[in-house]
Amino acid sequence: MRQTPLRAIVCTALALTVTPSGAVIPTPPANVFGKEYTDRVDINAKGKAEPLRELEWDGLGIVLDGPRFDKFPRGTNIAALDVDGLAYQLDFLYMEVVQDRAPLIFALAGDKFYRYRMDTRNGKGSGIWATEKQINAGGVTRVDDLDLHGGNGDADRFSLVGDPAGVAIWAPPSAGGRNSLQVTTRQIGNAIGLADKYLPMLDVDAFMFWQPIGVKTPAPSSNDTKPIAGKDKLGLDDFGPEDFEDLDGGPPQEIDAIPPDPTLAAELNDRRPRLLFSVAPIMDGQNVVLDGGEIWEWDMSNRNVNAARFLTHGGVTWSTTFEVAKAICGKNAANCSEDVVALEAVGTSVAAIPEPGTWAMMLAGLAVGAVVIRRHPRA
Ligand SMILES: [Ca+2]
Ligand SMILES: [Ca+2]
Ligand SMILES: [Ca+2]
Repeated sequence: MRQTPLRAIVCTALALTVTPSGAVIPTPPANVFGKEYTDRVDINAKGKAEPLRELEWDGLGIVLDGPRFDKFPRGTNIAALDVDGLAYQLDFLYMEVVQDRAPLIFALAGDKFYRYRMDTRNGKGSGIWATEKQINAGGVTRVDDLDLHGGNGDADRFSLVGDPAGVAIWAPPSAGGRNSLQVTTRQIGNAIGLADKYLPMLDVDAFMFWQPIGVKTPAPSSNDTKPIAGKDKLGLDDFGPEDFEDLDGGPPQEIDAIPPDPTLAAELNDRRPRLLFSVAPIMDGQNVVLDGGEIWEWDMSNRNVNAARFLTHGGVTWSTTFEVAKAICGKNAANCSEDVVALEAVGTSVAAIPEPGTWAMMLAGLAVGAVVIRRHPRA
């Protein structure tokens, strides 16, 4: 732990050196509370494979075991499961990112880090938001989804790789019992107007959730829970509406580093549960049906076909035609995936170049820190 303050100083210094005076930047990861993420494949804090475990991270490389979403019926093949989506039931900054007023945090398939793209209000541009070393000093294989803000380990909505059993989003039990289904794969297919023949391939791979206090997500109909041929049944041969739990939405989360939002009260009084999500790519032979870079926003109280709309954020609409790799990776587009696999939002901070005197003090601080560490080696 002795290294932590030193690392914090180094990180701060690095952040400051790359930021022009007065520029608005996404809040650095170490300053955001309540961070959780899931690796592919799922691991625990010791770096060992542990299906359905998610990790808490401090933004300086240290990880702790977060919740484990393993409350499935006896006989479920837990070892085959992997979390690919994480959210809190009332995601902080949900409305801000949907309204293009807060930076979007995301990852592309294969990334070992999280990226950001600025909102239109604060200026365009994109970059790395959290590096592999900031996420997990023990190493990242490739990042799946993440959850930010609020308390530690508070993520309470998750998705599984492949959406087995035709369930897109699950919730852990509120008081004992088993995980309950919250959104089915058929509901997602309906919301994006996907032909039924592609349902076996439909897989939500990143999402944010918005369910204000006292609001329940609309229960699935019997049609919404009809089995999908070709989907792993997860040992749930006869799952149905009875496996749905009417969970009330949660309390607002803590505010991080941004001023209280005057529109928050109005947003909390809006009684419509919402979902921001992306899915895995779907191919039909050589034809791309969905490239996985789509981001939709869906008012879940609207059960019409095609009720979801593409997110417009940072001056672009995240539809199938938007070339994600080209826009985000530029000349390195060939090494980038189109597939968005993580979705979150952060506030912004205004960074300034420190006065020369401050630099001298920081450098002196670094030197002192180095001396202290050298004089007191670990036993
Ligand atoms: Ca995972
Ligand atoms: Ca999934
Ligand atoms: Ca995707």
